[in-house]
Amino acid sequence: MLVKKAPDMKSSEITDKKLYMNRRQFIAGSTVMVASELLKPSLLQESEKKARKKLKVVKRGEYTVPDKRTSYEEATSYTNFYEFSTGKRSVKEISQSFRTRPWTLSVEGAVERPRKFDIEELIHMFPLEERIYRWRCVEAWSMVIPWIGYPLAEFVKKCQPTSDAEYVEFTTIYDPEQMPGQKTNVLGWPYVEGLRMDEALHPLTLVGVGMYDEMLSNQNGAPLRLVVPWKYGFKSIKSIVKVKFVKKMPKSAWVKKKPEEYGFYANVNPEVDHPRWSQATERRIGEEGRRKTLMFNGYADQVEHLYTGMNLKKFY
Ligand SMILES: Nc1nc2c(c(=O)[nH]1)N[C@H]1C(S)=C(S)[C@@H](COP(=O)(O)O)O[C@H]1N2
Ligand SMILES: [Mo]
Repeated sequence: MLVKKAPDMKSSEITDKKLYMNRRQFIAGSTVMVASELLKPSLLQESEKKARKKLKVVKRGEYTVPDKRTSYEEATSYTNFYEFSTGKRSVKEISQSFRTRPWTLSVEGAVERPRKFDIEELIHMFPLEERIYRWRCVEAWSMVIPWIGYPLAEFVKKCQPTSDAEYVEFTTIYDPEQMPGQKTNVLGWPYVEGLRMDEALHPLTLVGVGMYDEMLSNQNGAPLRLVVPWKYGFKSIKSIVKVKFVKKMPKSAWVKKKPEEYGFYANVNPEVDHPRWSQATERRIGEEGRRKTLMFNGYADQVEHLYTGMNLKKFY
């Protein structure tokens, strides 16, 4: 059959745009193509819609900042989650089929009584608040995200830590069959992070269960993650299955991997450069140009007292 081509039409307009893009990616031989072939854009939209569940928030948290929010689309498409991929724009597709039920969180270590919690109980354990937080990655980009959760302090109290508990260690699920990144050695698995007890008890620190009126998406750390707004993003560990109260400072995955680049404290600090780039400015996703990075990501009034007397250049 002969298809007549209108003289002023470009070939890219005739070819369905998605097909055209896929073909381009195929030609480029990129690994992104593999994921997009497994889950075609139309399918992705459907599974995404099904997965998106509204969350009822009871209050607007007092720590909310007035900054313009990052769009839902960007905050759920540009994500760091190495268990799925090191490509920030690949994580979303690759994580769509990740199973977040059944899910149990175990509480271990220096507590009166080790125990396990089911995720449904955890999500509604305390009144859910929405808090709009500034969010800063160590890679010098930032966002403003309306998180939904409750203070970690409430949960810590419920766990009844003993006097031996000086730090809290968090561990992400280990499941290489579901998380292809765990078959690589970009990091030692499972992902581990930690907070000093006073940081864990600080009212800014949240147990995150949702964002933008919805349950957390897989790519943002479903079903349960940490949200610590004055620290670089890597401290806010995703998809947590274990909370352990310990006496000694936990060895976090990033500190183990590259101690000269990533410290335990990881407080946002414009004066301490990352060895490979400056931390003085940041690119706010969705904005033109760069803006100055603020000490403790703008939360100095709330948190600087936690670090009085500490040399923050040494304890980065
Ligand atoms: N388990 C796990 N948690 C993680 C990461 C990760 O790779 N694995 N990436 C961290 C980094 S570097 C950042 S910046 C934030 C990103 O959170 P977001 O993608 O929801 O914005 O998650 C953090 N939590
Ligand atoms: Mo990050």
